[in-house]
Amino acid sequence: MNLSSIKSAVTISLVPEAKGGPFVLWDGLEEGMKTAATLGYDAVEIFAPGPDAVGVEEVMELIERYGVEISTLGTGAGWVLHGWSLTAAEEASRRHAIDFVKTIIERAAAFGASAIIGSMQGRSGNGVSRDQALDFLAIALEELGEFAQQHKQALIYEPLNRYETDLINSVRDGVALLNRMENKNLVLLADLFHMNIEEANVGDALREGGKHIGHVHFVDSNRNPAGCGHLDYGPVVEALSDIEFNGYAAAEARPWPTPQAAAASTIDSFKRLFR
Ligand code: LER
Ligand code: MN
Repeated sequence: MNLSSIKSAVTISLVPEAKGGPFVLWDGLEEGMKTAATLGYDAVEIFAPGPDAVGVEEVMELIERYGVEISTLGTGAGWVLHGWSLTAAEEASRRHAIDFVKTIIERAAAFGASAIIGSMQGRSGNGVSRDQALDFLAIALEELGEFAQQHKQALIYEPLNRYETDLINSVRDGVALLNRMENKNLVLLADLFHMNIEEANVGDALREGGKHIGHVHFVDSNRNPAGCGHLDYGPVVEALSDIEFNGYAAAEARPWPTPQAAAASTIDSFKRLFR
């Protein structure tokens, strides 16, 4: 098994309004990158309120100072702070959502990082049927996939569990969505928390995702740090090895019991499983 090309990352939230969400570090960018470096993480995944919170010069300087990369930028603040979604009933909301995601894609690309579409995908409702929402989603992802391609980065799309969206809940449905898209620049995010709820077999689902799996949210069954729940990581590791996954396993977990302890226990699990 060759797992040595899998890289580690830990989430930093710069959005106080997302308190209670599954992000590990909360004390600002510099503190977060310092903690990540001290613990031996390769990178950080940043949940930012917008592109201005991750200024190019400032972040480049921190990358240099701490020797930690930026793996990914989340886009969910468009939903959390503004209520925009790629599948909203109002055209203006959908447009705002697309434009917001573009600003994040562009900023991420400056760091050699990709953007993630998770909660910005929205769900049906408000007069929008599921079929209509799936069409809105596909239209938005075509435009955003193309935009990311112009910036030489893949765009990461994340299936979510049924309590967060009724659009795409499983890896299989994610692959089907990607296959019906003209733009081939999208990859899937395998979030082990969502997969533990939705998949019949997490290892088989990862294998079915195969080359489409571009990023992993490395977390346990209860959304606590990896190793603090009841997820069986043996089949996960085996499947990631089989598909020759070489992206990031990013700790998107609750800061349990504390942010520092969550970051430390995740990297311990990462090393135990992948090194
Ligand atoms: C939401 O549940 C999630 O997993 C995030 O990665 C999406 O923003
Ligand atoms: Mn996730």
